[in-house]
Amino acid sequence: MSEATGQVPEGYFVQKTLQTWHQAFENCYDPADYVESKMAIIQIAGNDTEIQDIIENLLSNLEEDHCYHIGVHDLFYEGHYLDIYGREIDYKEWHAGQPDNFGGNENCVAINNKLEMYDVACDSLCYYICMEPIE
Ligand SMILES: [Ca+2]
Repeated sequence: MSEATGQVPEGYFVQKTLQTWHQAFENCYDPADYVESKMAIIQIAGNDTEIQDIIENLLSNLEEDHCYHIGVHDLFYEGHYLDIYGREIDYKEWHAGQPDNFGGNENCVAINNKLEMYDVACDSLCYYICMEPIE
C-alpha cells in the first residue's frame, strides 16, 4: 500500500488486558516467529480510504477513560520519540500539554480514545494495541 512508510497496518488489534508497556511490547510478538513486535504505530495516511476505514474501526474499539500503549517511546534520549523500529515518528497528535515527562519518568507513549498521545511511565498499566503490517 504505502511504500513511503512500509508499515501501513492491515488492522489494529485492541488488547483489553492491563499491561506495562514492555509487557505489551512482548505480547505483540507473533508467536509464530518472534521476529519483531507488532506493537501498534499510529498512522493516518492522507486520503487513503482504506487507512481511514482502519482508523475508524480502531476508534470504535477504544473506550473513554482508558490508556492504550502504542509502539512509541523516548527511552533512548529524553524528548526524542521513536517508534519500536527506531524510526522518527510521523504521527504527532499529542494531548494538550503532552508530552510532559511528568516526574522525570515518562518514557513510554499511550493514546486515549481520541487517538491523542501522551507520555506515561513505562510501568503504567494500560490496555494496548497490536497491528499487522501489509505484506
Ligand atoms: Ca520522557
